Amino acid sequence: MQAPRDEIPSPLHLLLDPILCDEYYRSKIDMGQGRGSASGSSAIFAVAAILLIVLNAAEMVHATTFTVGDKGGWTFNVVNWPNGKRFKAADVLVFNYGSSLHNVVALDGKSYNTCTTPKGAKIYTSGHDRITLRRGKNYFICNFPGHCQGGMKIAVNAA
Ligand SMILES: [Cu+2]
Repeated sequence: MQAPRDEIPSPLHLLLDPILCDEYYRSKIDMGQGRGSASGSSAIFAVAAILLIVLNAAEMVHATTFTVGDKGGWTFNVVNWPNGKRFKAADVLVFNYGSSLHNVVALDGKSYNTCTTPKGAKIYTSGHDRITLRRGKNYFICNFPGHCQGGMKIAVNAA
């Protein structure tokens, strides 16, 4: 499958066909500074722009899903579970727990530190909650009496 030399392939075509792409730019280099170099460089910019879009899409697809507490799930003494992990915005935390035993409250840092539930805090109760991280600090506690004090709390910093 060889494209005729005088036909300029579309940037998308070049992106999808590395051999064609290589062949195309080789022919441009052979032409040197002469005719065709302007359209060649604009094609390179078009390919670069498309690559950026594709890589951005790949970045979104690569959001990571974390199970809080791993196999133990969302329970007491899970407070150190985030240590050593790298989180980023749009990553998802999965909280697995018995819905009659625990819950998940998303709150601010001060409320987190004092284990108090602020008015209007978002409370999750399904037992299998998927929460998407926002950039910056994300705080969660269980607000059943004594549970937060028992280390049922996590602070996650999302880059
Ligand atoms: Cu609890």
